[in-house]
Amino acid sequence: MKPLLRALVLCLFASVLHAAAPALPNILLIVSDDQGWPDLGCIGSKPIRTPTLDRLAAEGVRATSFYVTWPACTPSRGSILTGRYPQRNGLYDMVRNDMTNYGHQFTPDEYAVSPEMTLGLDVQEKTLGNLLGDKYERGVVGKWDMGQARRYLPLQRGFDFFYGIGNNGIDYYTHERYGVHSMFRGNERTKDHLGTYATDAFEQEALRFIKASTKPWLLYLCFNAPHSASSFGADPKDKKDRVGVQCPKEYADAYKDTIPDEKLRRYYGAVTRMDEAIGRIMSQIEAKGQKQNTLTLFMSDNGGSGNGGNAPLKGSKSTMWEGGLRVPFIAHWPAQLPAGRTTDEFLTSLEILPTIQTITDTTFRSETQLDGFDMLPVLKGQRGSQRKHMFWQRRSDIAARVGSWKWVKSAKGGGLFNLAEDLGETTDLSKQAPDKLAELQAAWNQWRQEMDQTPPRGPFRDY
Ligand SMILES: [Ca+2]
Repeated sequence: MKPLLRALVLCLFASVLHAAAPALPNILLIVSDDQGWPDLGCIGSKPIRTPTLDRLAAEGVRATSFYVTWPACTPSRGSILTGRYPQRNGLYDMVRNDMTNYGHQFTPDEYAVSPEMTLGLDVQEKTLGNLLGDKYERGVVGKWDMGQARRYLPLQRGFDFFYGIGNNGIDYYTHERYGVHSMFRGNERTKDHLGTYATDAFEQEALRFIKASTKPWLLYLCFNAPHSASSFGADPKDKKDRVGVQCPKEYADAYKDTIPDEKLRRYYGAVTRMDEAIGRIMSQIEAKGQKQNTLTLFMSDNGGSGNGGNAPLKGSKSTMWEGGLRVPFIAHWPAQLPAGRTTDEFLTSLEILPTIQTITDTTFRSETQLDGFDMLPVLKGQRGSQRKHMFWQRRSDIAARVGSWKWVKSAKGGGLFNLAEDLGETTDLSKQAPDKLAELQAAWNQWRQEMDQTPPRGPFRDY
């Protein structure tokens, strides 16, 4: 073949190949903080207003049996980022300075060697950011909560951009946690946006990140809303004297007619303000012509902490009941997912990383054991969920779900429940179904053995 003709053929072949390869989707992974399972407007059980999230659910898929791996912030988020059980990735308890709960004020020198600075996600663990690598621009905006020492921060964990808080809570306006300034840009603490309501600051940084992107992007957007602020009232030693959830006054006032309790109005207002920020971010994605091919996932990191309750679920954040572990979840991807679908298939946050792995055609190191699977076919309604069981442990509290059966053993109670008939975990069937109880206990023990046999990870395990 003559050189010119050969070049033409090659050129034609390359353009056919290019046309055949689907464009990589953008990925917006939104995590809210302590938002209860019923706390979406579209569920209809509360007067809470979330028009953006309702629209995403109407245009996408809402999952109603979606679980996190731990009933509070840090370990739940570690699983989202690694696709692994907390007991496998090593981050199976909170990274925080508990002494602050008793009114202790850390000096800078004390804080520097405290758990909030010295603990974090084991540096051997690989994150979503590592998975996508240079194929993507990878940003983190909001609550990181995987450790604040430089080695734990997003720029060292596979991400290109970080604006947010390193620890697990702040005052929404001063951006302080118990007197320590906690907002970062990259690896350094920053006072950019000081005095700005945190949700507003996160919205602005998310908009800027998406606008500036020049290739497919992943944004891990973690609002601290609607978590209670890390601010004391007049007496720092009074555990009951906490500021609670903060939000701009007009957002709380908008609930005056329906919510008599002022603290609860602030919780609702914080959710509505977050919903509005998500709306503006979705508008920017649309303006960039990326609405069709952006996968947006929305979830809460754990169950509601008690603001208005989690009915019909039992319990709340920190417990092994459904109210602690089952969270709201929405998936939106106009190019791939059906509109207005609701699924009760058994799914968890462990499925997020494997799903992203599949749709971005990326792979982890072969020795990395993942605990979930690609859930896209389940969300599309093409098949039932591969998940047959799920296990939890928070210190001496444990739980297992196998099929529709759930076993709980915890300081706050326990029993065997059939969720298919008893979502509220009201009727203990241990005596009526001893074989089922033994089956779940054996499954939990087997899981625990598997966790013990995995390559050890810090920061808590003695190895
Ligand atoms: Ca949380």
